[in-house]
Amino acid sequence: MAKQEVTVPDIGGAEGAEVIELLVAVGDEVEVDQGLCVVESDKASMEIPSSVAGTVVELLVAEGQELAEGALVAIIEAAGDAPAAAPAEETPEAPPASSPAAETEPVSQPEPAPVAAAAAPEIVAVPDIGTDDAVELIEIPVSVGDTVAEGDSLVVLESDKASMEVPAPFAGEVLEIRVSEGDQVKQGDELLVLQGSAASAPVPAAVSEPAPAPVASQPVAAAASPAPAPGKPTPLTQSEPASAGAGVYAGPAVRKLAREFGVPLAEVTGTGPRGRLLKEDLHAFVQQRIKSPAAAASTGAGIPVIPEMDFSQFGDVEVTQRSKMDKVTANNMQRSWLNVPHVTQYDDADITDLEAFRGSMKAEAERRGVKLTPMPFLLKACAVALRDNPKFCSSIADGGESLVYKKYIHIGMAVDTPAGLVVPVIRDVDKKSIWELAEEVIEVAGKARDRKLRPVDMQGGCFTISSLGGIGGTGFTPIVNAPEVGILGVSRADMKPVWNGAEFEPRKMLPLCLSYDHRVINGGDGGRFMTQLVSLLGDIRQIIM
Ligand code: CAO
Repeated sequence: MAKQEVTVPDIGGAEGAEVIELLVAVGDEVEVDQGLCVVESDKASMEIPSSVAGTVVELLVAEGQELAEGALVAIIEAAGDAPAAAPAEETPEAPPASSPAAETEPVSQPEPAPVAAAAAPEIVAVPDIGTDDAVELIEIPVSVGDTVAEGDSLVVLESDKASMEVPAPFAGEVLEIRVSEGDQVKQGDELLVLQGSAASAPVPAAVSEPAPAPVASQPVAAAASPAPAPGKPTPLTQSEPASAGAGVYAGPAVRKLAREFGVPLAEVTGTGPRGRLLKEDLHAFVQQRIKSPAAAASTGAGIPVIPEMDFSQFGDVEVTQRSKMDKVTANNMQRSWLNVPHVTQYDDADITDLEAFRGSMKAEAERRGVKLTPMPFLLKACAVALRDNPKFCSSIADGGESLVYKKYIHIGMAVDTPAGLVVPVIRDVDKKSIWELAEEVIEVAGKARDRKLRPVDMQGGCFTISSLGGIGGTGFTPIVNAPEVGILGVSRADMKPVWNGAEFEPRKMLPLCLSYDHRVINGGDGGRFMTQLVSLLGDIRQIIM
């Protein structure tokens, strides 16, 4: 059995294409045209196909290696009965572009030719893409009127096996676009009309009007594009993926980014046309993996991710690093939001009398050196409601098989600090006096802002209060601090006209929002808890009953 060398075919003038994936290993059986490796130049990625059927006896390339046309890729021991394709050695001899015009027309030179006169419009046609079959045009990144630099991508073509960009053969302005996304195009088909800028346009050959002149313009595009050698087996015509990575729809820039991130392309879901992988898809994939692998596993990884966006395209931006606390809070919020079916119930408590009482205690508060805000009263009222509605003091256990009822009443109090949101826990609220609670609220809020809270100070809560009363607002939907099952949101109290049966009376009303885990708390439970809470705050004497 003869051994045959497979070398790098004409890859369209790209000087050094990098090997980005090996698709076979020594000992593998390969078919004619089967991809051996994927190489990527600045503008396109493509597979290097085997020119013979047989066994890979030597693989002479490695990932990351730069390859030029003619470089040895592999040695294949041809199968006895397999019809060998054209010898690989012929590949380098293939002309780099299909048209002899490339040799003669000045327009074929990728280097800008210095000319003083304004350049004539040129038609840019589909270059030699190594196949006579039509391929799909999947993207047109330019619009009429756009100014492009030489080498900028004008359109993106894609077959089953590869995608390639057709670059601008010279700098200029797009005068006309003659194709649409989704079109099937072949070599020589007109894509668009480009008006070269005087400084960088090629010498305007024989073409002075935007007349069909694929011969004149085609070699330009072909010379700058990594098109496979004409007449050779080409990746654009292969239909069977040779490996998991081989069937992925991704452009060169995305492949490069994926390699930098170490992301296996086959694991990323593409959201571009026909499932093409976009940079945003990679960003989203990496972000999700880094942030919440456990959450992804527990909630099902099918949650669609929000693609990253480059906001600087719309104006000035500044990027700052988030604090660790911020990121932990974000994860906790997301975990709770995804796991807990939330219901939020609203009501207003009439705290007119409570406020009058609180005001009457002002001198005493000063004497004690504490500030008496509504918070201690809220804590105390919640403690009574938790005692009487024990489900609010429970947590789901055994994967939902049982409920753990806590016999203690520890309540977390959300505190917004410059470093992020923290929830210190006030223990045994039911056993403490209003004065003790007032002191403790001030103490833990201070510790939170000074970053003096220990982990143990933030553990063991049964229920949470999040008060925005000092800030404002009329209502919000707090997120349950799982594994707790309830959270009370408190908004700013305000004077409201309340009907007393005979007339409207000005009363101080405190808006309350109770969110609960609907797996544990049903609407009746929620209603009873809230009604009792409103009643307790309406007549604070009840808390001693
Ligand atoms: N309605 C009207 N006024 C209210 C109020 C309410 N619901 N709640 C508090 N106030 C008043 C207070 O009486 C106080 O008024 P004075 O300055 O005139 O005495 C002022 O608003 C500020 O109160 P406070 O918010 O500082 O105090 P608090 O005990 O009610 O709250 C704590 C404690 C820790 C929530 C608070 O110190 C704090 O950090 N607030 C910032 C907001 C915050 O972090 N909320 C958590 C939300 S995160 O989801």
